[in-house]
Amino acid sequence: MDRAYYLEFIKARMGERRYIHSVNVAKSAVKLAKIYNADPEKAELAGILHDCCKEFEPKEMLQIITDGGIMLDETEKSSNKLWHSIAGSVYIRLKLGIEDEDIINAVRYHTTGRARMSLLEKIIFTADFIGEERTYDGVDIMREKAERCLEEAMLFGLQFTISDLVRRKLPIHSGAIACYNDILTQLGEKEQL
Ligand code: DGI
Ligand code: FE
Ligand code: FE
Repeated sequence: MDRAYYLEFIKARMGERRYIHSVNVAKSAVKLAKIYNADPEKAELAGILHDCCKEFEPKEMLQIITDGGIMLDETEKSSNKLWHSIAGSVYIRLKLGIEDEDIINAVRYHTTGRARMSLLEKIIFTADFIGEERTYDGVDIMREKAERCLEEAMLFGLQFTISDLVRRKLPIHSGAIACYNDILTQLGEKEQL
């Protein structure tokens, strides 16, 4: 992987804070990949790129999504915070020629999650919560869980995100609910072993 090239690519497209966040997510993703036996190179690349479109104008994100042949559902149409991950998954394919479906999906589903996430998707979803620069209440618990059990960490993250959305009367994406339910099932199955 040409790390320097991808870092330059994102640096040209975002401010300093988001760049630092992206580098930190990539670092956390590599750490998690090593713990859970995923490919650290793919984890690093997906981490670097996961927010590559975050600072684009909404119009530009919508254009990229259209270029990628993706139709937004009603929740996605009404929540522009959900556009950067979908646009990002198209952008890395069209602009960087990334063809690895797992990396593309890790970027696409990093904000909401979805049912039956791959190991790499889970790693990026979780790494986004535990980058060095994150300071929210509970970040230490999240970091500790992330290193012990990815699904426990995801459940904790989803509880946090979904509760916050409910409190703010914002729509909850179907992928987030599907992810939450699926993680509960996976944890239940683990317990029975
Ligand atoms: O891009 P980051 O800031 O690193 O983090 P992110 O991609 O997880 O985006 C977080 C934002 O996405 C936050 O403002 C809440 C919003 N979000 C996450 N899940 C949902 C959501 N917004 C809606 N409306 N519905 C969701 O299910
Ligand atoms: Fe994001
Ligand atoms: Fe992020």
